[in-house]
Amino acid sequence: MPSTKGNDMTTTIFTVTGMTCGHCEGSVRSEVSKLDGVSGIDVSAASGRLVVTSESPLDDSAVLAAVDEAGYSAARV
Ligand SMILES: [Cu+2]
Repeated sequence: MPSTKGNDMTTTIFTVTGMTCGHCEGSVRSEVSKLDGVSGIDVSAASGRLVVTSESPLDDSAVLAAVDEAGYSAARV
């Protein structure tokens, strides 16, 4: 499931649709940051990309649910 592994960190990439500006990015970041084990979030409205770095492999469905909670929809890349 994890796409890449470096050190003990796992990076998981998602595509998010519906984001249009920095506020959208902030909403997604805020929800995803609540997930256990998440250590880094890189989100861009311009590219529609969400990159989550975590200490252990993430439960994709938890990330999808968090993005949904923020008001957008995500898909695992
Ligand atoms: Cu926005």
